Amino acid sequence: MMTKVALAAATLLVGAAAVAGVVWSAADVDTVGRHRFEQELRIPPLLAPRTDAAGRKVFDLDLRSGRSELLPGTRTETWGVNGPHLGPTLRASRGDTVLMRVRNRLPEATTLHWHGMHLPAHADGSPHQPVAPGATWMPSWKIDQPAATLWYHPHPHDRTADHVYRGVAGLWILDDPQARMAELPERYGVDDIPLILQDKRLDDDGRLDFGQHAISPIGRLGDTVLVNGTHDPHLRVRHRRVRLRLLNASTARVYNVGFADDRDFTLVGTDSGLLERPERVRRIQLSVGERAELVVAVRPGERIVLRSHPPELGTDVFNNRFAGGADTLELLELRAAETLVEGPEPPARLADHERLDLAAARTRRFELSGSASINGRRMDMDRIDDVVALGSTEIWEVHNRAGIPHNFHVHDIHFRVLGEGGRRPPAHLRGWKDTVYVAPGETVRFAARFTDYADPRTPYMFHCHILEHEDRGMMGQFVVVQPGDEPEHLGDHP
Ligand SMILES: [Cu+2]
Repeated sequence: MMTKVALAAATLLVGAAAVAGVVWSAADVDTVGRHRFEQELRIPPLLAPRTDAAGRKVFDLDLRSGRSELLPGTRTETWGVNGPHLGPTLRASRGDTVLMRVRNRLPEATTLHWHGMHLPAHADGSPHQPVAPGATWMPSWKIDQPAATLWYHPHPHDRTADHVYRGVAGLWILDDPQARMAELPERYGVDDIPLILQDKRLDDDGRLDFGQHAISPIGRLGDTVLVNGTHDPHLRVRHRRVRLRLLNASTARVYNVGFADDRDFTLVGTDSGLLERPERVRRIQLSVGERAELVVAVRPGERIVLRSHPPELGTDVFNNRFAGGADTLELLELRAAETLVEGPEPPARLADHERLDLAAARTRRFELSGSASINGRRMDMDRIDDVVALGSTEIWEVHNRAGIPHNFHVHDIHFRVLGEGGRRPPAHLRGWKDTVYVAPGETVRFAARFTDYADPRTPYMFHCHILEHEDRGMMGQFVVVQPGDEPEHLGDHP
């Protein structure tokens, strides 16, 4: 016979199981069938730079707060650049010298980091270049890298997730007229469409929810996806072939982008530029900070839905569910006109890639453990973790020891992921990258050359780009120095 105590215990257990069941079943998000794609997709405006007396292209960027209609009929307190939410698209060419005038009208200090840009460390917008409220920061550098889709976002110490989540982010498109061999759709906003993916959690009044999910191993996951800040968007397509420039500008979510009808499309570019050859794929998975350029063909009059299918995170069942691994999210409906302007298929060869000579490359190892450290150490603004000699080529080996998702981003350089066991890397890792997903238990090896900009005083960052992890300390610092030089003491940063 059951005693009262046993009965109470059994009731508690049943209760706990019920709660666990509810938490479990409420953890995934599926928005299929819940969209009518009523809003026209917003296209971030292109910001035309001025040219100053020195011939530099000057971009004026005002960081400010405001209110935005993220959900129809509501007003959300947001932050943005030259507007209340997100920022304009910047565009420059290889060979241009740019001058950025970043004015901070926000209520707290922040930075603006040019993600994917090869540039001097003092211009990088890392935590070492804070811009106080009311101050203006003016870095300048010469653009010298292949055509690519880069982006910009704040990178303040401990506060990056918050500032990006409020809306400070934008695209930066680089062109390379000298190396132009690929005929691809390139009319911005017409057949060359930027798609900035961000998930939010908004209450009924449209307020941003800053709460962390108690169980999520990667932090905040939203149930509302905005594309270029647009909820429930559609895009009118008048061209047979459309180029989509995808950016994952979320704080934590991994997207696995494809079409609802599973049609294939042509992957033409990844983080740091065009692939050598186009790849036919049905999915492109993007962890936080990654970009992809694809070309999709549409038929006259059809409507097709761009969707994030459940991503392959490589975690156990529990972590998979609470890291968004079971989520299906509608992104955008493409509505093709009855008559379409024809355009050529992407050419068989898109770009020439420089080969890296790995004969003398040294290997550095980075171990990601837990959710707040690399090689057992948390980010310390005063500590240089690695010293790299200018002109060297290195292999970096990143191992995820934790059971949860991580990725890895390196400032300044772009890298080539190395295939394992003599095999070529998968299609999405065959081009130049600056951010790469590292599944639990997995080791990713990549090679990079460290050219230009030796500076023993100012470090570049490497970090997990899941922003909650970065803010907790999953980040380290390296300096590039003249061969034989030592880094200088960093204790005097602002
Ligand atoms: Cu991480």
